[in-house]
Amino acid sequence: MTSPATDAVPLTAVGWDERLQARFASLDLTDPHGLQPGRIARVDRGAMTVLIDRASIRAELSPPLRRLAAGGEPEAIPAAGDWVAVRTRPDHALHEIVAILPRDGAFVRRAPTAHDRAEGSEPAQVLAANVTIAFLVAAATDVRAGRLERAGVVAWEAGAQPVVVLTKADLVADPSPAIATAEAAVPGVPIHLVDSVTGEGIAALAPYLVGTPTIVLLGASGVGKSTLANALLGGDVLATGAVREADGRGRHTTTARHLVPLPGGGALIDTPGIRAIATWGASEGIDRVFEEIEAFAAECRFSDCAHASEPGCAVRAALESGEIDPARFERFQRVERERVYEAQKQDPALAAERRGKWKQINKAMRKRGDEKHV
Ligand SMILES: Nc1nc2c(ncn2[C@@H]2O[C@H](COP(=O)(O)OP(=O)(O)OP(=O)(O)O)[C@@H](O)[C@H]2O)c(=O)[nH]1
Ligand SMILES: [Mg+2]
Ligand SMILES: [Zn+2]
Repeated sequence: MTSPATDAVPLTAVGWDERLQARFASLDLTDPHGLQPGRIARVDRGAMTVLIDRASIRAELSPPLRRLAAGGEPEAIPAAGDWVAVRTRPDHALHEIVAILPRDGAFVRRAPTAHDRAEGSEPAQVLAANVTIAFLVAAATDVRAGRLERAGVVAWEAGAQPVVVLTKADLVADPSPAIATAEAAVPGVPIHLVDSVTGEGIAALAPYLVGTPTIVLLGASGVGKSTLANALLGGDVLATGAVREADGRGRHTTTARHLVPLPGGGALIDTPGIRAIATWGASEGIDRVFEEIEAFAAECRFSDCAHASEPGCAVRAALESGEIDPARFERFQRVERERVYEAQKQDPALAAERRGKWKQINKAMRKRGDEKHV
């Protein structure tokens, strides 16, 4: 739905700067035809849409990157928001992405199915990369604490500042219960109430648009992410739609993650509603979102207290006195179990092997460049 004109912006308008230029240079990729920096706007099955300076092009992964991505290496799996080195190939239908720059952070999801776990193979999915602000979008008519908690955890882990945006303000007589639920779910996170259709409340989001932020919109299908995106973009850039709940599953209007330049600088990444966000390896994020539980846990007699039946458990005491909400504690435990499971799986040998592979690729890239010089 994006017009070419929207995408034809200077790369600096979507956040390219000297820091990234230095990162690009340190890849030490040589090529007589020249490589240029770009930012992935969209990932489709075989090809990516990449914003380069003042243009938008289509590109595919180089064969070594493709092999790594197929092997499930998150660093090689391209995502909206990734900074890349592109080799332009006028003689090909698609240009070529030869490197993905190291990320500041990413929303990574590994397939959490029992089968994948048993197999030990977990095809990772990188949802978005290099995000600075995450709008946790929920409809004021139906705020789910569990969703906000998980979204908050992954936002912190991805290095993004979470901000709650409650849409459909026009459909609730009294927004205070919605706000109270959000406040309790992600303590300390700013909360905004908007009606994206009339634009009411949108102006209050202006401070987040200063500079060149990369903002991702997270939230269930139908909460109004794309409608909010259009309000921020100042036009009908993204498709929106009524959700059909007839089959109980709804229908996603947005089907792919998609980065679009913001008119005043920066970029917005719209996403399809993600059903259950898994929180992989998220420990700092858990501490921040469940701060009151962590505060009580610090008072437990044993530092490794599991808050089950240990003596001197401050969390149990707080649950009994009503200072901790039992439903929230249950969700905390679930997220915490996922984290522990992931942490145990972090195999140092695997990590070393992965680093080795990357060295090989970089070497292969340099050699390739040198050969062409001869
Ligand atoms: N009344 C009202 N309706 C809204 C508001 N925001 C969105 N809607 C409506 O909600 C429906 C879904 O909006 P979308 O923006 O497509 O929702 P989405 O989150 O992008 O959904 P997916 O792409 O499926 O993930 C549309 O009919 C919108 O017009 C709002 O603030 N107020
Ligand atoms: Mg959408
Ligand atoms: Zn305890």
